[in-house]
Amino acid sequence: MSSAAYEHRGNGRHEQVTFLSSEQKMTSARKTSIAVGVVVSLLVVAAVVGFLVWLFVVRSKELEDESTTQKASSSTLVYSGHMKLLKPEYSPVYDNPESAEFQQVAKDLEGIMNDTFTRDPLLSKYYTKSVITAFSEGTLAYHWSQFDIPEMDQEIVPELTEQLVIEALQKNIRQEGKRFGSVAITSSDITASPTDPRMARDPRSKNCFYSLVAETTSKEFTSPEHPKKYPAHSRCQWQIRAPKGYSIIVKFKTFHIEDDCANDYVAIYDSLSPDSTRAITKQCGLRPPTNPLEVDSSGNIMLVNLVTDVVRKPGFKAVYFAIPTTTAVSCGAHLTAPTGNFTSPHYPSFYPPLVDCKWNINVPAGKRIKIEFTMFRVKEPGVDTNTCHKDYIEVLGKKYCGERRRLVLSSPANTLEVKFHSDESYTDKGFRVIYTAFDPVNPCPGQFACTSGLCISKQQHCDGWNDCEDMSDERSCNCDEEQFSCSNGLCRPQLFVCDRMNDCGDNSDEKDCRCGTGEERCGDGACIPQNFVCDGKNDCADGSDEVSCLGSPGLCNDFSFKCKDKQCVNKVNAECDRENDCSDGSDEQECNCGVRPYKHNRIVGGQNADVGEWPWQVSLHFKTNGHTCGASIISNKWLLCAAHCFIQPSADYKMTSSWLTYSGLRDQNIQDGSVQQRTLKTIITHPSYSEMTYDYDISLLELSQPLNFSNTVHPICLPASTHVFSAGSSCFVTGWGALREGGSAAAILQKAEVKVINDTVCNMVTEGQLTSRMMCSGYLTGGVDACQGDSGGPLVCQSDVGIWFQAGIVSWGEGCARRNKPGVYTRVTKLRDWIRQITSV
Ligand code: 4AZ
Repeated sequence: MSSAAYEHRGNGRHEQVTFLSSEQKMTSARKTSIAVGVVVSLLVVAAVVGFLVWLFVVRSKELEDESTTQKASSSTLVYSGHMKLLKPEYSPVYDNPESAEFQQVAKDLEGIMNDTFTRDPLLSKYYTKSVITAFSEGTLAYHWSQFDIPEMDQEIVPELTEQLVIEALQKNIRQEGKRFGSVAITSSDITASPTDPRMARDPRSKNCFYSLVAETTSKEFTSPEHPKKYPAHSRCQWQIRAPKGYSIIVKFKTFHIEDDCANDYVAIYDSLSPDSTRAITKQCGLRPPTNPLEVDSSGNIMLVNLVTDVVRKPGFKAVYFAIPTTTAVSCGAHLTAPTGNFTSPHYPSFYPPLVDCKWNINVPAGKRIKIEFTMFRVKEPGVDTNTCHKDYIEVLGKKYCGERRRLVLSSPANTLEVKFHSDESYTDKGFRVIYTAFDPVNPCPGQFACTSGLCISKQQHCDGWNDCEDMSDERSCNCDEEQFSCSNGLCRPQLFVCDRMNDCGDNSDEKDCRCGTGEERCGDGACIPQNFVCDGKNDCADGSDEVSCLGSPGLCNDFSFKCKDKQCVNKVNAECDRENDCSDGSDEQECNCGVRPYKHNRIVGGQNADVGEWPWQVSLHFKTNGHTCGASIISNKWLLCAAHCFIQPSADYKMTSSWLTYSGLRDQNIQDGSVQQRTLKTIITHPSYSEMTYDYDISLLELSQPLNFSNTVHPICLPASTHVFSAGSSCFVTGWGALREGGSAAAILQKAEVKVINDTVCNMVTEGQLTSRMMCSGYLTGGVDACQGDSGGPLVCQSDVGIWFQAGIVSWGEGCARRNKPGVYTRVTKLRDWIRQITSV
């Protein structure tokens, strides 16, 4: 902007100079008047330039600052809601904010609101304005009012409640009677609730404001400039109306909003006001096609808002249409088949607000009913899942809400009633239920019956693994001699005793583990003299005596994080933790990794990975054999893999031409546009790799062509060599390897949650085969593990701030998922410097 202003000044000067030099015969009076003219012109030009500079540079900065300080000090309060009009009667002419009818009634109502708030002793001090934004059947008028509280009066903010606003309006209407100009109001149906001022819009301003009419055929609307990025500071609103007796469905086909809902968001209301008591949902981030946002209204109105700040993203494309309300909210059934399923209305779209459903299941006398929720998301902000006072599912007198991985319930009789209630605000994906009738004498023929009603295989009973999910398969077991008997009846491997992890759940495996006086306990339970802690030497086998030595800032030991400028930070996992620890900022550089561009539901069902859930995962195909090994993306040119994928009896495995790499792949049978195939330029295996012991099982693969990072292709973060992945923490291993030992490979990328296993324990169970370049992860009780074909793939762990780091590379193990035979992984931290040396990553 400022460059345009300078150009203008330059042109002005140029014109004047040319004019002077071309005049030869001038009188002095003429000269004087010309000189005056020049000075005046220059002054005018300077004034214009000054004004433009002020307008575009200074003022825009001021406005920006004003808006941020306003946000920071929350000095603007907006209350939004509706009021019921007795007069005029609603007619579609009021849908159009340009119509004379809209403008007249809006003006009268705004007059009433002005009158109310300017008369109120407290509100009048801060009142700025009121705006009528819409009308709907009823007749309901939608409004908002703004109150600006100066910095010095901030303590008054808690007193300016919605109640105060509503009562002021009610009182004024009662005092003045019901009639005001063209309108008559009742004081009984007035609502107001706090609203983000960024959603307070005036439809008459027409600036990114739209009135849409939903019909039975679907139509489309998009964020401004979609699919290009939406403008900074967008404030957009779509009022959607459907014919009487219809509900509105909005399905977002694409959705990409900045992933910080405080700055950018889409907020949807079951109202024409951004009234928080009628909020359907507020969303941000990038949604994968597998997790679309689809919402419905309870009646024939809906309001969609887009609010953005300076970070610009492509926004959304949505379709909208109307369906009869009776269809939209119809739910519930009488079910008599011995097995079946049902879902919340519109599943997997969001259920509508204000529905009540009832499913009555009736099976033959003598049988009982088991219901299993395979999806359960009935979540509202600020709801205690013990009371579930808003949306809930009710079974046998108990209310359930929130988000659950799995829920299994059984009936005490041959009938069961399942109720579902959604209130007027916030909706969610809902639920899916499978029900089955069972014989109470033999509920799980040939299987073990969990207390919950779930049936599991007999081998899973007393295997130390919580298969029933309510622990009922692990209680009252006779522990064998390799196991510790927990006080609560569980059996745990003896090796878990005194390892500082609460493996029993009641801490009984960690009781009576004290070290002597003057001693400290290591993470693995061993005792060391107290003065060995933070002495710069690794006295505990797991290094736990040196990891948190804050007492020696700047002092370097083997466990310090080293900044680029060689400064040391004695803090556990200082890199990419969103805190500046190094004065040169190097601990927070190169952190554009370990995040998933796509936003997933926290619980994605089953073991199948979702699209883009593990964007660093690569599939390596060997010749015509298809998938052979996994790998991970560490930069656009380099992949990390295991050495043993390439050191094989046949020399072909060493040749780059034998391999093809696939990034962004989920299903081995679907290679769509999101998959990036690359050939290899170089294969570098670690020079110390041992075919005998699998020590140094690591390789680096250079791609012939760089990858283009996308929603499904993104690098993993490499941990600093001092990064600690503590025993007991949860990590994920992913791959297309065999689904069980000796079994066939998976077509869809699999994920498994595994725990980091204490090194001493792991060295014992692997009979001393563990080197310092190896680590174990899995469960000593077996059951979950990497397997053949997962080799080379990543073991990743999420940091406290949500960034994923690669802790290991799938290397070896005795079989798969066997008891006391956890998966062994290449320890990435130990080889971090070698990786940097070769790749500069
Ligand atoms: C393999 O053969 C393999 N259970 C990978 C991991 C494990 C076992 C075998 C760990 O690629």
